[in-house]
Amino acid sequence: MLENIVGQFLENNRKYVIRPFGNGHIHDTYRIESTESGQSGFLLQKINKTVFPDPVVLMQNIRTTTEFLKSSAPGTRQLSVIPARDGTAFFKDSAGDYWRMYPFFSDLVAYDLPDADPAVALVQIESAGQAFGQFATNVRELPVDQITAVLPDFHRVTWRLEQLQAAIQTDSADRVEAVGREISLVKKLIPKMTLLDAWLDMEMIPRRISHNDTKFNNVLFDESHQAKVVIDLDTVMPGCVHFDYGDGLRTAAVTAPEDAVERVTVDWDRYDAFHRGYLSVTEDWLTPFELETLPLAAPTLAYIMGVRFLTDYLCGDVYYKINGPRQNLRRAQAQLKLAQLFLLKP
Ligand code: GN1
Ligand code: MG
Repeated sequence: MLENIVGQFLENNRKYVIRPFGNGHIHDTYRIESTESGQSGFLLQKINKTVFPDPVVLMQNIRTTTEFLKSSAPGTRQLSVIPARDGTAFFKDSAGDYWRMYPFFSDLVAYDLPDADPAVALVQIESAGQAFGQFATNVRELPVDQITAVLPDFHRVTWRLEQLQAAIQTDSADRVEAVGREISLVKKLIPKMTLLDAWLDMEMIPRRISHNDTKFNNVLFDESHQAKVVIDLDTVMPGCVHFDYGDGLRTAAVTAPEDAVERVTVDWDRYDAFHRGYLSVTEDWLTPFELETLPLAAPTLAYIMGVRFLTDYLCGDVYYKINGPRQNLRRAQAQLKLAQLFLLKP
């Protein structure tokens, strides 16, 4: 079955080794290697249609972005789409599932967390900040109306709160009673955590194309710990710089995985390293108000993730892949803890 899908993209007369790959929460991902040496590898993904109901528009966005990056950042390595043999950016199988292929960068690596050696970690984090800042710089001239909002209101706090409220009301998994503490914490933080929405509504913060999933593991590193390629362009949409700067900090300026509620804490040296990297390429063109309000980005993004994980927990774990029955709850607790810690920025 998977061999047939691969054959829609690559030459049929070769043999490939196909293995599940990566830690994404959304799609099914496989690494494809040719059995002949010296051949480049590929990444095959089955697009999650629950999350992305319109894969055609999703792939249009990705193609528009990758084509734009080729022209705005010539000579740099960028993600590209491997088209199916009929030239489309995806293959639709007989079950109605959509598949896509990317090159596999076999000389580069993604990490869920920065390196265990603190000095190496700082190098990686600053470089990741710079790579995400460079991404923002590279798509700056991409007109906002050329990209469709495939997941509308993705980082709109008030919308995420409405989703949570709906999940509380329905209580489909009968879990509301057990999460009273988390719900009160979410409510307590609302005034500060809805400021970004308000500034966007008032157009005090400019709408810009953003990546919207700048997790630390969405940038690939070379052997000398330099960030080389930003990956996972699924959520490239009109947004603002705070979303990317904030999500980068949420996942890079920390010391433990996304769900490690007991252990997770903010490391301010890491925070500063990411900030330095991001600002080194964006400071020239960010507005004074954007610069002034950046400190609210990390708490807001951690808060959004806390609200989203809590919502999914209450809905019975229907959105994110989980490795155990309470993982979404632990993720929610860890992210709400981070939101509070980020608000204490010295
Ligand atoms: C999902 O692609 P992946 O697994 O990195 C999610 C992001 C969340 C992230 C949390 C389309 O991203 O928004 O920040 O999980 N992507 C989507 O780890 O919902
Ligand atoms: Mg993703």
